[in-house]
Amino acid sequence: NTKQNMIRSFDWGSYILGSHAEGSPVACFKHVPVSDCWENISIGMKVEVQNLDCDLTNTVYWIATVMKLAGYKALLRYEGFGSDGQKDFWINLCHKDVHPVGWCATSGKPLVPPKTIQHKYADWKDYLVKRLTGSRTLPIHFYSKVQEGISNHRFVKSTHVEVVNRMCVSSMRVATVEEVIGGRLRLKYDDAKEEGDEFWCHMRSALLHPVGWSLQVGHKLHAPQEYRSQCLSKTTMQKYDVMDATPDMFPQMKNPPEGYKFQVGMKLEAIDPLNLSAICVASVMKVLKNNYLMIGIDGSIAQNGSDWFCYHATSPCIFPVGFCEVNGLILTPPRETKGSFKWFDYLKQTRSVAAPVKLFDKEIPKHGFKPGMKLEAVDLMEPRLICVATVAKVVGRLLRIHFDGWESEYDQWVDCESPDLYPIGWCELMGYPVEGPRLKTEVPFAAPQVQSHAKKR
Ligand code: MLZ
Repeated sequence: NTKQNMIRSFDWGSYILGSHAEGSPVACFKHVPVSDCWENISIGMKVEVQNLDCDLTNTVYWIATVMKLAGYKALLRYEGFGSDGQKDFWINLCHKDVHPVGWCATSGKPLVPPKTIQHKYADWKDYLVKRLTGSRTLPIHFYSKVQEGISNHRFVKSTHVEVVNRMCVSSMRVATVEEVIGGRLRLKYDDAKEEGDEFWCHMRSALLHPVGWSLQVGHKLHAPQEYRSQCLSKTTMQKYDVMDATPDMFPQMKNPPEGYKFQVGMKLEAIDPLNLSAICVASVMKVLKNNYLMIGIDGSIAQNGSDWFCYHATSPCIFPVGFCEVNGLILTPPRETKGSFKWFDYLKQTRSVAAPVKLFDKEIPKHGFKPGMKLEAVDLMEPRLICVATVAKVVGRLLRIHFDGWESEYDQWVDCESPDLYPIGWCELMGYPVEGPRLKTEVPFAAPQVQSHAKKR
């Protein structure tokens, strides 16, 4: 019995109904299965599902209407209940037991009306024909599109990658894919000394790169000499090993505007990689090849650049001087700033220049996220966790993600195209646990953390 084996997990359905909130539509998340055909999914659409309101011993089906949508999840009402919601139930539309109308007829399955309303109509066939005329249903092969969306990538167990060192974000380490769940990779660092020296990130994460990337762009890398020498022939002669992640498996980076370049010392505003709830005063510390930059947060306590962080020149997480002010956001000034922070004075004091506005990518994709929408989001400070979250703010393409039940210090600024955001029901679809909201009565457990990435916890 699968029901008994299922771990008790967070119930999105009652949470959505109780909070009167909306879930971000699946179409907002370009990196998830069936995102591209979600425009065909809407309230009022009809599907065929198992009829659980019946005493028969064999499995029978009935038609149901989508009353509400929250990410992948739909609140369904069996046909014939009219305005009566007593038997409404939530279901994940990507589940294999949800079928388009017509499926029972073509596969010889019985359609039987629910027993609660059996008496309501004498001629159910006639009733159904009338109700179904002109109605919409799931796109054909919907379930196989879901499956295809889950598995159409080349990251498999044992793939070698280069990924940010979670203990020291200014360097990269070599890692091997241990597990792939919905495009999310569980990575084991190749030089791991202890059990559990792992990292989770999505295959489209900006923290992840192909074999040879670090040496190619000039990024600091912790790897044995043998690996380094192999990299050269790999990247120059394209002589990769079969299990190496290669550049063609990664998203193409944009080109920065022609003719201008970031220069060491230029000032800007950037999301603090070690405290994603803050946008800070920052500087270009190093210019790498292929338009990558090492950015440092001004006034940080870390020594010898251990907290410098690599951002691509077109990254949506770096902003021109004045961005926070223009958008009414709090800019975190360098530590030990006395009085209020003024960019004009600070630039003069530090004899530096602001990175010209024309260097920054200004494209704002049509994303559809709105404040108040619920979703599932990776806690990037503990990336194994996917949590119940709310869009707290939308600033152009930038989103402030709030984790339900947690203080705003835990909030995270992320780009609208971040692969670490998922629609409601994504975890359920992938069979991965979703962390429910922290309950107000729970005493937060502050276990000592070894992660420099999770400083404040
Ligand atoms: N170690 C942390 C986990 C916080 C997880 C929050 N996710 C939104 C703590 O217990 O404080």
